[in-house]
Amino acid sequence: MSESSHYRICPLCEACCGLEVRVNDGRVIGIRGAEDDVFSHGYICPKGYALKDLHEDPDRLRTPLIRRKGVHVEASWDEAYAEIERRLPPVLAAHGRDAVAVAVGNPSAHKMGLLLYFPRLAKALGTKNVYSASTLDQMPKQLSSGLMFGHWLSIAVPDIERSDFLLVLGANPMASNGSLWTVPDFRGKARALRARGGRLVVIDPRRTETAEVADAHHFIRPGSDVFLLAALTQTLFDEGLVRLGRLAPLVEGEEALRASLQPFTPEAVAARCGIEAGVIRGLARELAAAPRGCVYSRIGSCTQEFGTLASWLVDVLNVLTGHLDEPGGAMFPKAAAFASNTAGKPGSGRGIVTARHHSRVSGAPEIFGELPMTCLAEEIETPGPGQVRALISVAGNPVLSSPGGARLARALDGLDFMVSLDIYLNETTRHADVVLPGWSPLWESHYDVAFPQLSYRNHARYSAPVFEAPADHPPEWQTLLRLAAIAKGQGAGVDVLALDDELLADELRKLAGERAPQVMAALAGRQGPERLLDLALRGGPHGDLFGLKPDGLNLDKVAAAPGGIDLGPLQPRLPELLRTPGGKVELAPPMLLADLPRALAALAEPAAEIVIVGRREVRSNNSWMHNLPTLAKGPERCTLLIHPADAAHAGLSAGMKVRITSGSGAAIEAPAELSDAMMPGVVSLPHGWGHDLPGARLAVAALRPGANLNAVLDDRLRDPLSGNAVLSGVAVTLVPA
Ligand SMILES: Nc1nc2c(c(=O)[nH]1)N[C@H]1C(S)=C(S)[C@@H](COP(=O)(O)OP(=O)(O)OC[C@H]3O[C@@H](n4cnc5c(=O)[nH]c(N)nc54)[C@H](O)[C@@H]3O)O[C@H]1N2
Ligand SMILES: Nc1nc2c(c(=O)[nH]1)N[C@H]1C(S)=C(S)[C@@H](COP(=O)(O)OP(=O)(O)OC[C@H]3O[C@@H](n4cnc5c(=O)[nH]c(N)nc54)[C@H](O)[C@@H]3O)O[C@H]1N2
Ligand code: SF4
Ligand SMILES: [Mo]
Repeated sequence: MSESSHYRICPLCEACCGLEVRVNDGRVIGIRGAEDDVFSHGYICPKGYALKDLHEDPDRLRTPLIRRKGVHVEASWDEAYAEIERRLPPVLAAHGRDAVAVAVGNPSAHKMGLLLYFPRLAKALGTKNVYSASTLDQMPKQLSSGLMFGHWLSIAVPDIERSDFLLVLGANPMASNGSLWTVPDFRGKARALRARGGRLVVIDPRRTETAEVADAHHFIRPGSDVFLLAALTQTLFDEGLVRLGRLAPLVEGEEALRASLQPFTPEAVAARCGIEAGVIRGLARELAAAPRGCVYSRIGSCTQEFGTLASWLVDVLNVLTGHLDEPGGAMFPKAAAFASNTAGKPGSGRGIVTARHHSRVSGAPEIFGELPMTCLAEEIETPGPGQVRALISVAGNPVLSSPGGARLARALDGLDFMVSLDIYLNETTRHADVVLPGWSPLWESHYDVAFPQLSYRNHARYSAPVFEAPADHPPEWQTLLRLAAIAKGQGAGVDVLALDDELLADELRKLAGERAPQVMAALAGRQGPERLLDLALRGGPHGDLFGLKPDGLNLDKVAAAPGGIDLGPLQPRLPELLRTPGGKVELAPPMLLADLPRALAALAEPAAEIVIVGRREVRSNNSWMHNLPTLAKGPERCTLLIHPADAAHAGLSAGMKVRITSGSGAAIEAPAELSDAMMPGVVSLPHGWGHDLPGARLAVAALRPGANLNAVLDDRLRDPLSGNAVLSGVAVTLVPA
């Protein structure tokens, strides 16, 4: 057989790099960055190469598994669905819709089939118990963006290619390759920024890989971003540095904001942040003076007790310094497909609604249709009406990725029934009665549904499958539809293609009214996610509008363009993007102002002696890429970084096993790695490790299991506004193990 070369957009992280996969005789013989990709221009990281390992991993599930007498045994698809049909509908019948929970994890954001069809499953179930990785991650940013701009997904990203000043908090794009900011080759773009005289400043309790390539780095006490950001804002007001520019007539709430932030002076917050007042004032002045620049924050500032306030203040700073929606500042991408903020009437809307219901046990408010992931265990454990008795997990591993994982693992064992759709038998799916296998990424076509809405540049890119999937292994969207059919009482034997037609026809009737049959006909010849993609592209802001705009985009055109289609640099989108009821940028949403007194009270609390934070490393990805040999080799990665002075104080030396205990009483052990890159009083351990639990099938990962950071984090600690878990700045004690 001859050699062939295939374009494949990498589905592993938010950078969405275009790759070139070389194949010979049905095997991958090489993977490199696709030079002609209009967006990533040949960039690749070590995980991109590892797609080969993932495709070939003998532990990657090829058939369904059914748990019989505690052991997972291979089963046919018919047997698996028979088991689901025998056990799931009775739970719904006896205990109601809310008795079945769904939990969906991170990879679903990177898969067309999962992202577009998971909502169909959730809707069919009709349950309030919807959980996702969003409440371990970005929900604070979605809430603050929703309150300010009117839509949950109207998130501004740095226009780095035209920026001269970038202030980065709680993000390490050199390792993570960016998040809520799709920016392949951050290193190259940061280098270019500095080469044209721009400045990169990093605020992080660790001198990270990103800090290493920056002009300045300041340590910050974990959890205190809200105070730093409030003081930066207060300084702008105090020193008369506010400059709204073009946005002046579009901004609401400046006076209320000024009044509420008065107590947060640089002097008042300096000790809590560990940053001198003079440095804070200097940063505020630098941001205000920068002709083109912005503030960007991510996981470290989001996953804390005041994550929503911190996320909000980042955008507030960008507005007040005239950097929001301006070239070189923080701008709103305009995705070619699936962008909810290009639908509907431009300039105003209904805004967002929260708290339509509450979690049963903790009373946590619903946010964007979800309840906090850290509420799932208690909802399973606590008897009474509405108790969760069955779970469908999709592409998630909360036993490792959510605080209180050990408790969740025990709770999962108490369920009447659990189904997982996943590619591995791992720490979470080992609890499932039935595991349905997902697809290898190389079997799938790909278009990023979510990330063009967060990209440094507008673009549309599609990649076709590299290999044909085995005929007897259904794609994940069909698996989700079949589960939806079972939930609706239609049975597992349903014709999924007919069901897909029906659901789409329903949607089109609402969307296109009289034109619906015409649109449906125009989409003929495609199925499933690809059909939805064609619909979204054609009806989107760059679309051909089904013939009304012949020059516009459709899937055929995007698929035919090698390396995708570049749609140019980001353009100003205000006021068109706004969907707030008043048609304004809301600087002072009442829900957020009402949370400031809680922050002020916390400012007075004494700081813990040692706190723990997380970190990411290029050759790892959350909890699930530790089974791939090319990534797993090399030095031990799950180490506790600790400042030498703290190590000496705790009687620890390099390489020594440390016992890490938290207030919740849980303990884990990891080797100490002494490093003056850590802020004194702060230690760092990556999350997603702990592959030593019985019943999982991860041969490579089990060789060096590492410790589960989330075992010592407390599942009761949440940002009350967004329900997001607190993953940063949790107090721990350290002793030699
Ligand atoms: N302490 C601490 N905890 C954290 C974080 C932190 O910074 N610190 N980060 C949080 C963040 S940001 C996130 S997003 C979450 C992530 O946590 P999760 O959402 O749980 O995601 P992963 O850990 O990536 O696990 C992904 C699961 O999906 C499966 N999978 C992979 N590819 C596919 C596929 O194509 N199809 C299917 N069906 N399954 C697939 C994997 O086998 C695995 O079971 O972790 C959070 N947890
Ligand atoms: N290689 C790799 N890439 C990934 C992932 C991965 O696991 N591995 N995960 C993906 C996912 S799901 C996500 S959400 C993104 C996340 O992408 P990023 O947000 O860039 O994530 P991190 O690299 O964890 O960087 C968070 C930084 O916050 C710092 N930090 C901790 N606490 C605080 C604090 O209180 N204040 C401040 N200012 N900083 C703090 C940490 O020291 C760390 O350097 O990465 C994605 N990309
Ligand atoms: S940075 Fe690496 S993992 Fe992320 S998309 Fe690019 S190649 Fe894939
Ligand atoms: Mo994430």
